[in-house]
Amino acid sequence: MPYPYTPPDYYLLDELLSDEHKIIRSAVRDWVDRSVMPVIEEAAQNHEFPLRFIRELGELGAFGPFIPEKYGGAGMDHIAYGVIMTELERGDSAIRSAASVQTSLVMYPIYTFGSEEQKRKYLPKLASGELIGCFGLTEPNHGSDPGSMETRIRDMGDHYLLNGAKMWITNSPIADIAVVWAKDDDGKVRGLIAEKGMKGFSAPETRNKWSLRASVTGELVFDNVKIPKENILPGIKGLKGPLMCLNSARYGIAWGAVGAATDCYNTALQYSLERKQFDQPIASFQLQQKKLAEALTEITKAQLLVWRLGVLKNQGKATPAQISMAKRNNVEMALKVARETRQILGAMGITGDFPMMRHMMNLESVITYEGTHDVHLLITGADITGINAFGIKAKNR
Ligand code: TGC
Ligand code: FAD
Repeated sequence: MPYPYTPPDYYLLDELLSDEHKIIRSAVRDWVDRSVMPVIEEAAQNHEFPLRFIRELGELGAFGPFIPEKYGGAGMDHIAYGVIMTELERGDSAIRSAASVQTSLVMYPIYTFGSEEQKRKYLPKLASGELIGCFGLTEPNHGSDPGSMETRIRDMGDHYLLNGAKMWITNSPIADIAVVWAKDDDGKVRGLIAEKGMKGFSAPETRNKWSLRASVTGELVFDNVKIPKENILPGIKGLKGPLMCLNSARYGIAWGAVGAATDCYNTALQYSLERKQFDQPIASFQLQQKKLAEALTEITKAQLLVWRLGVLKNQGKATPAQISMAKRNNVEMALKVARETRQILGAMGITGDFPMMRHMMNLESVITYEGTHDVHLLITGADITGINAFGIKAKNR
C-alpha cells in the first residue's frame, strides 16, 4: 500500500458514531490493512478470490452483524453494518460483495422468512464462514425485470422439482448453499435453499470479467433438482421477498461505495503533495485542487446521506426509494471520484501500484448490480410522481 490510510471526515461524522461503531470499524480497518491490502492487487490481476477471506470475515463479525447473537450474528445496528461495508470496500468491492451477499442476501432472508429449523441449521455456520451462501435472482433473460423469471418449482407431493437457470451470481461456484427465487405452480415467487451436491444442481464459473476480478461469479443451473419441502422459506410469497433482501444489500452498498471513494481520494491527496512538476507539488496547481476539493465535497455529501439513512434504518423508517437514491448517488459518486483522482496520478494512476483503476473497474459492476443506475432513477421517479415508467409490462402487472 503506497500511503497510510487517513480517510476524510470533513463534517466530523466520527462524533456521531458510538464506541461500538468505532471498535468494529477499527477491527475491520486493521484486517483490511493486514490481510487484504498486501494481496488484493495480485488477486484481482489473477482473477481469483482468496478463499481464506471467508473464514477471516467470519471471525471478524462481518457476516450478519445485525443478525441476533442467538443465531451467530453480532446483534449490532445498521450503522455498524454500514461502517463495516465502508471499510471492506476500501479494500476492494469484491470483499464487500462477499460480505453483502452472505449477510443481506443469504442470512437476512433465512432470518426473516425462514423456519426456526432453517435459522438454527444455517445461520450460525454462515456467520462463522463455515458455510458460503449465494443468492439467485437474475436469469439469462431477466435482469432488471426479475418478476418475469422463468425458473420454476413444481409441487410433487412430498418434494418440489426445481428447473431453470440463474446468471451473474456472486460466489455461486464456491457456495455451499444458494437462496433461490422461483415461481410455484400458482405463478407466485417463492424462496428456497438449494444445497451444493443436490443431484441436477451445478454452478459453473463466469470468467473473463474486467470488473470485480477478485470476486467469483457464476451461474446456477437446475435440472430437475429435488428440493425437500423443508427447504422452502415459509415466511414469504411474492416478488417483494427478494426485493426486501435487495433493500438490505443496496443499503450496504451505499455505505461501501464511500470506502472505495475515500481510498482513491486519500491516495490522490498524498501523491499530489509529493509529486512535483515545474518545481512545484502538483497539489499546488488549481486544476488539481479542483479535482481534490470536488472529490471531498462529494464524499462528504455521500457520508451524510448514508449516516441519515442509517439512522432511519435503525428506526425502521428507511424506505426502499430512499435506499435506491443513496445506492445510486453514492456509487456514481465513487466512480467519478475514482476517474478524477486517477488522473491526478497521471500515468502512475493506470498501474496496479495504486488502487484507482481497480476501484474504477469494480465500480462498473457495482453501478450495474443490485439494480442498475437507470433502475434506481426510475424508482425515484415513480416514488415522487406516482407514475411507473418501467414500461408497459410493469404497468400492467
Ligand atoms: P413491482 O410491481 O413494483 O413490485 C412487486 C412487489 O414488490 C414490492 N416491492 C418491494 N418490496 C420491498 N422492497 C422493495 N424495494 C420493493 N419494490 C417493490 C411491491 O410493493 C410489490 O408488492 P405486492 O405486495 O404488491 O406484490 O415490481 P416490478 O416487477 O414492476 O419491478 C420493480 C423493480 C424494477 C423496481 C424491481 O424489480 C427491481 O428492483 N429491479 C432490479 C433488479 C435487481 O436489483 N436485481 C438485483 C439482483 S441481486 C444482485 O445484483 C446481487 S449483487 C451482489 C453483490 O455481489 O454485492
Ligand atoms: P438488463 O436488465 O438487461 O439491462 C440492460 C440495460 O437496460 C441497463 O442499462 C438497464 O438500466 C436498462 N433497462 C432495463 N430496464 C429498463 C427500463 N424499464 N427502463 C430503462 N432502462 C432499462 N444477480 C443476482 O441475482 N445475484 C447475484 O449475486 C448477482 N451478482 C452479480 C455480480 C456481478 C459482478 C454482476 C455484474 C451482476 C450480478 N448480478 C447478480 C446481476 C445484476 O443484478 C444484474 O446484472 C442487474 O440487475 C441488471 O440486469 P442485466 O444485466 O440483465 O441488465
